[in-house]
Amino acid sequence: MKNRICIIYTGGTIGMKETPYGYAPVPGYMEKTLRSMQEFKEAEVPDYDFIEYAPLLDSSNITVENWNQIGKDIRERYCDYDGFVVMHGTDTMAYTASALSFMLQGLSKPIILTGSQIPLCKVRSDARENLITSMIIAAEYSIPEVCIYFGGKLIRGNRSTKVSSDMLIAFDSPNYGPLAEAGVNITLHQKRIRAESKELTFCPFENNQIAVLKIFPGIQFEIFENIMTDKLKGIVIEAFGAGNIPQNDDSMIRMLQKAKSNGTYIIVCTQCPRGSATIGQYETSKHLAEAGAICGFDMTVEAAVTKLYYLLSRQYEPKEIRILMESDIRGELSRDV
Ligand code: ASN
Repeated sequence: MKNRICIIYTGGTIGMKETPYGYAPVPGYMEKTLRSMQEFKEAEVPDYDFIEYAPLLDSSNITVENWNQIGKDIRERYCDYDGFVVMHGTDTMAYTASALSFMLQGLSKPIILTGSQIPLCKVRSDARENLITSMIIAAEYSIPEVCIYFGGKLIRGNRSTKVSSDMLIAFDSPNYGPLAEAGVNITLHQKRIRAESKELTFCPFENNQIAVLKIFPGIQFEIFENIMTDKLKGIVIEAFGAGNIPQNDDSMIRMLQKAKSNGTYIIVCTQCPRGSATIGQYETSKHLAEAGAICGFDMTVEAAVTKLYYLLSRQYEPKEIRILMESDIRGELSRDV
């Protein structure tokens, strides 16, 4: 008997059609088209059930509630399938993949997110290859991880980032090699793949207040002092290089001290696509250290944000949150780079 997967279609360019207002998703169109295409009936392509969300989303509109819905749908059907494919818009796919990797702990089968840059209805669409290869990997391969398959590469979800708004290789995993590559053959990089677990647990996210602050030369920290209320649970700072910020602004110290006294977690990531933040390497990270900032090492901002949502949603003590934030819990960071 053929393996069977579940496709969860959340929206994205992949299933969009031209409308007078630009590309928009059309309910019912995707499943009807797939069921009518000969290639999806071939022996190598697994059998599938198809779930379509209503409304279908441009992924720019994705919310924490939508992430919880995807996680819950996978959790409820987990034992019925060999793997899952989540069809998703590319704009926030790296965030959703990271979120699902934290929400779903202890996987024993693949959860693969995919989509396309050009809609399936267009002649040069990249949808067909992305979808068929995702379906085959989800059905046949033992990869117990949340991944993105796109443009010939299977990458770990919580290491991924969107790197192009218009090229067909739209994603990269700058600090971790691909889990598999699909050329003439599908080649697994077994050593990079996480070990299988026995028991799945699902932790939906609470919608806590989180901020991301990208540092730039000339930044007037004063503007951001007002966001430092006790409602703000965490802030991810995209710092320069190895985790540095400008020192010549008193309001920066006030802002960081406010965060500290409110109990807001400060996470420091680097704005460099590759490499790691290391608080303490330069004097320009001194104020971050004094405010008790947490080092994000080589985590993507997508991983740092969704990991914060996750840890804040569990009933952890602040000390545990700090330790876990700096630890590798789903393959999302390396400390020894
Ligand atoms: N705006 C689209 C989305 O993220 C982009 C895409 O899917 N290529 O839903």
